[in-house]
Amino acid sequence: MTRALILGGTADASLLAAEIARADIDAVYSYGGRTRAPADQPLPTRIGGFGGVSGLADYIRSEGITHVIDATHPFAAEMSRNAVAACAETGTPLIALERTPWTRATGDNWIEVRDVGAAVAALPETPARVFLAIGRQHIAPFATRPQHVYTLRFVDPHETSLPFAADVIVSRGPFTLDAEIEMMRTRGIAWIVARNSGGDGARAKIDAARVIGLPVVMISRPNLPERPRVESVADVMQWLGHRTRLGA
Ligand code: 3Y8
Ligand code: NAP
Repeated sequence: MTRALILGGTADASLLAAEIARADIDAVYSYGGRTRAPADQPLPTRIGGFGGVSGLADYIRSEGITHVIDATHPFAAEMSRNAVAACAETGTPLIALERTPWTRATGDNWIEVRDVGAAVAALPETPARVFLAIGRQHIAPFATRPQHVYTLRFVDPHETSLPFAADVIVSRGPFTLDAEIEMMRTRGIAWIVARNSGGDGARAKIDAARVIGLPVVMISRPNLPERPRVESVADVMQWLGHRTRLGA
């Protein structure tokens, strides 16, 4: 009897949850607990860490999980690594629902960097208005470049104080091209720092940068351990042994 665990927290994971609920498959949706009011799901939902690899392995055993789908964000590297280890330890089938990275299109002006530290170093010495679209967990290193005027975007209003003065936009996305162009023009943004999340939910800022002609410091994805990967909800449903109304 199938009992699936969806490691969620992304738009794709929400689409998968809807399909799994429609197919009436027994499943649990899991959030990491990063935001105050995560979107509701049509499945029983748990929120918060499992307690490392051993915590996840214990959860899989105690909950009788038969399949794990890692539908977390490409930058949620620790969760993905833990899922590989816990599924190996418990002999549980694992698949990743992973969207392809964005690729540079004609007219894109990207400076591709490996990590946040390299993104800080890629900014100009002369003061600029910089949009940091990388969430709250990774902005601290930019405090070493106080000459810039930063605009940050968070899902939730920030409770803790910021590591540097900045304008804050509170919005959970997905975002639209027109709204991103308007925001960048109104705020006189000259540089954008983004992570190569892929998918559509965060793509608008990349397209807006191309339309306006702004440079994007693009942080590449972390390396993840090998595990079976698919790019569509239909592929996950087939892996679970269910045909979907989406066909395929
Ligand atoms: C808690 C679930 C949906 C989900 C929406 C997608 C699209 C918008 C793009 C920008 C970039 C960023 C950030 C972002 C995107 C979608 C999707 C996606 C980027 C929610 C969500 C959770 C989170 C956690 C949050 C992180 C932060 C990252 C903001 C829900 C809304 C910057 C990633 O304040 C914090 O601590 C936020 C933390 C992890 C990255 C970071 O390191 O700060 N996402 N985002 C998930 C959980 O608890 O398990 O609250 O409903 C999900 C979404 N985030 O259904 O439409 O699917 O990619 N999320 C990045 O760099 O791309 C925003 O601003 O342009
Ligand atoms: P991370 O750094 O890879 O994970 C750190 C720890 O958070 C994990 O070891 C695990 O704790 C817990 N965790 C993460 N995702 C979880 C989940 N879905 N269910 C239960 N526990 C989870 O993760 P992150 O980058 O902070 O991302 C956290 C969540 O936000 C994920 O759901 C991810 O899909 C979502 N998200 C992240 C980004 C991003 O840019 N990183 C963007 C959009 C959405 P334990 O070790 O205790 O089990």
